[in-house]
Amino acid sequence: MSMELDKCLENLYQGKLLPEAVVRALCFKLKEMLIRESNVVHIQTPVTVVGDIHGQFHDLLEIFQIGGPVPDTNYLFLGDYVDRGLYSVETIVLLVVLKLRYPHRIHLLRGNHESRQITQSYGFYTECLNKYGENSKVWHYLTDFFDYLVLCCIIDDEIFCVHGGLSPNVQTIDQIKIIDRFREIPHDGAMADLVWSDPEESNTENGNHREEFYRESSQHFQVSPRGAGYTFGRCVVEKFLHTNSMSRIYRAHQLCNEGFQVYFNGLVTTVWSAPNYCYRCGNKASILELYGKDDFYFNVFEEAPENKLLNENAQANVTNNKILNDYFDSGDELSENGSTDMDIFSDAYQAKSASSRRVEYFL
Ligand SMILES: [Mn+2]
Repeated sequence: MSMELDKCLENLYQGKLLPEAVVRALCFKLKEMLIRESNVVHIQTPVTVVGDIHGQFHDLLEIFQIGGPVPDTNYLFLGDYVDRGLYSVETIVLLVVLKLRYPHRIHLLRGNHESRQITQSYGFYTECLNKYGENSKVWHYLTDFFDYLVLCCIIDDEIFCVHGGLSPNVQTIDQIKIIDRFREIPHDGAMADLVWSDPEESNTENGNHREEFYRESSQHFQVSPRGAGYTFGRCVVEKFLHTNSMSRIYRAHQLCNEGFQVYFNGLVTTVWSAPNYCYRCGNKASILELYGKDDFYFNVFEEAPENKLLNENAQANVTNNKILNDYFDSGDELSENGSTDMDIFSDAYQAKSASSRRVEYFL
């Protein structure tokens, strides 16, 4: 198995796609592994925390360059592997194989985009069709596997990590542990809030009396402008951390121009790992290298040179997206869909892909 996985990795690192039957087998194997995991996994430092990737495959490779390769470096990914970027399939399949090959070196949390509903609107579904053909089941295999991803991680028994944030339905870690997570992300409730919520820093926080400060509605849970999850203030964070004997929260989910953003004097930090988001936002990205409780470093980086090429030479012929027809012998299902090397930079592809998307950078 590990030899087969190494062969998969070799090809994936070159940006090649694996055959449909192999993706199916990999997803099945990983579901078998993840079904035994708790909703909340416990890990130890040293670990490097990674935020949203959103299909920016070349930037993921850049992360392994600057942060060290798996298994030399331990990684915790905070979710949102797919949608938006042009290489969601390559990105998520590489992470799947790395998780199978080095299960204790890499941990993957679920983001709000690891969802059947969201991926049908923001690019991943269309990308699967374009790369594997209309009759392909690859999108089904991958979104079925998303249902098994864990929701939260606790580092060194005191750092809480989640894709989005807190929930009015969650006061304790034990309440997260009893969620039935093996399902599509619901529209509301604790599971939805964990992947959708955002911290919100009140601009009246300084100068107010303590009593007034805690009466501020912005300190508590408020309806989120995203239409799912909540915004939450310092008061909510302090209470959650105190109740659960935690010191701080790392989360992703929001674009940060500098690659990361610190809230509430460091009680909450956003890590964002998609530089020049959507190939046009111009933002930096970061990974958070955690060596111990108070020993960490934000490794800030800019987009991979390949992305600049995407922008400069959008009509370039794509040679690295051909499916490896003859590589694995189990290619019987491929013969139907094998020749799907449609130019993903063509106007036709872009129009088709964009037609179902709304422009909302923060989703
Ligand atoms: Mn998100």
